[in-house]
Amino acid sequence: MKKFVLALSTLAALLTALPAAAQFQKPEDAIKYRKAAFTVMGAHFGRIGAMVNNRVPFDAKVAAENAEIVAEMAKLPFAGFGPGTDKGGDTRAKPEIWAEMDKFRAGATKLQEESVKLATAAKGGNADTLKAAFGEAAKTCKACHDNYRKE
Ligand code: ASC
Repeated sequence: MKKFVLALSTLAALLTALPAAAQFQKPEDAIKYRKAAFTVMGAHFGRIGAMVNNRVPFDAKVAAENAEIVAEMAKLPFAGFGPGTDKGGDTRAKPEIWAEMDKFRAGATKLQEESVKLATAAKGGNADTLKAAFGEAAKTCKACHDNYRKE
């Protein structure tokens, strides 16, 4: 009985120590999750894009709300790129992501930093400052798409 209790507590400790990467049951779930996060982020980024490209009138409040969402969403998708999630679902992610994970992570960090700058710029309420910050953030999207996303 003592041994059994010991085994149980060891098992419990091991389970608690599992890395965050094990948060999805199967690769398909991770792939769905990261795509959903990118979709939501892209929708809100696009609303700011419509403003800075003069397709809709500039509205500082709306820009700030959308930029906040982008900055929050930018934190999420990269948890869905764990080991073994290169296949097993409907994905355009290139295998290079897993071969160059440090570089990929650096790109993710850059996106997150530029998204925070975008939110700060949006709060400032100046259309030109927002446009500049949007351009820098969009570069981080594009760099990763060029390197790591299939057409
Ligand atoms: C967007 C959007 C992207 C980026 C990218 C920048 O508005 O949805 O993925 O900008 O096109 O080049």
